Amino acid sequence: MYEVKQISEFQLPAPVVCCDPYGNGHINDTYLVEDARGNRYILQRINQNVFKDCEGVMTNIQLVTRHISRPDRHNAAQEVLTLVPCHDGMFWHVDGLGEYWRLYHFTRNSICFEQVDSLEVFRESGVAFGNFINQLADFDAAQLTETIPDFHNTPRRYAALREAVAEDAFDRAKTARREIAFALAREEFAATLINLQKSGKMPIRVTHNDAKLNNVLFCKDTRAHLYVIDLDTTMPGLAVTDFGDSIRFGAATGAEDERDLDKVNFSIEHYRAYKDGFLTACTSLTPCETEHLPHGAKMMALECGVRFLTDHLNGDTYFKIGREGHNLDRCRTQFKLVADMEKQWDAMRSS
Ligand code: ADP
Ligand code: GN1
Ligand code: MG
Repeated sequence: MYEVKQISEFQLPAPVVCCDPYGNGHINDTYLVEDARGNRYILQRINQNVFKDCEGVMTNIQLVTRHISRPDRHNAAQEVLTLVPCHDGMFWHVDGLGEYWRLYHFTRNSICFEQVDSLEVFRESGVAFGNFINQLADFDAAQLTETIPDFHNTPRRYAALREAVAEDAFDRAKTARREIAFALAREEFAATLINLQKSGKMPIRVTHNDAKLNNVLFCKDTRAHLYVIDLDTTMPGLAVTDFGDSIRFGAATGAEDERDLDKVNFSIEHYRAYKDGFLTACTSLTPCETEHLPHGAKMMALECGVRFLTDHLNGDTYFKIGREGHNLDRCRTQFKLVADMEKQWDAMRSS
């Protein structure tokens, strides 16, 4: 058992008997905690390299979970991500080193899928994220802090890539010539969504901004979705980028870091299944948003690839890596998906 003494700051009904690292997230440190009565919790240390305003993150999560748990917007039997308070009544603890900690109730008999194992599960994750956007459609996005400024501002991500290439601090640009050229050839497309938003054609909403299959909890028995987790980036954003993030992750036939690119293809069947689930639940999309769902998918694969590539060039300071070249491998899968989507563009648009 790990000795995470910060756990004693939270209001628990019984002493802790177990605390171990948990999950596969790229950003925060997550532990599964169990107390002597068998209650389970998820303890997390927020990554301050990524989140500069941890109080803003925690305040957003409190506001959003409070809004979606209101009795008029979800049925009482449905669970919602729930924070455990500290002894002082706050929902986070800052330790002596200035690290931020929080604790969630763990939902038993739940499962998170790291990869899509059936069309039905993927469709169901579309229902979960569509529902999440719908539940927050009447929540004033201006109340929320932008926890990572310009998070899905793809042109800004390109600017960071250009800087990393120019600097080439780790002499890695030579290992990624093809990927750099692939990204730069699509720079014009990168401004599509931000231009629609700036011209007022596409609305800003409260969105999840990390809308991936592995951020949805499912019931182990029925495989129905329970609720959406990982709300650190829930803030003002575009519905089509939430849609797109899910597609780039779940409509791929291989893992995000698969090295054999022959195994990584874009599946139009998965695209259709997800779109069906998403639109069933998210009934508030405008025609402009619906028209640009394919753009959201291609944008997120491209942007994510650009981010992985930039981190590779910068010496892997943002995404946790498990092996040398991990971020370049991740970049390659994303660009493979972009290329595949371009080939199937007409089918995506008419789906
Ligand atoms: P990260 O930002 O590192 O991805 P997450 O908040 O997504 O962290 O949590 C990591 C993993 O912990 C999830 O993939 C899921 O398996 C598990 N998890 C998180 N919250 C809960 C919860 N409330 N109940 C059960 N499991 C959870
Ligand atoms: C990060 O922590 P995780 O794995 O849910 C990242 C996302 C990326 C994703 C790529 C705050 O999410 O934006 O799409 O990795 N989160 C942040 O897998 O940068
Ligand atoms: Mg996560």
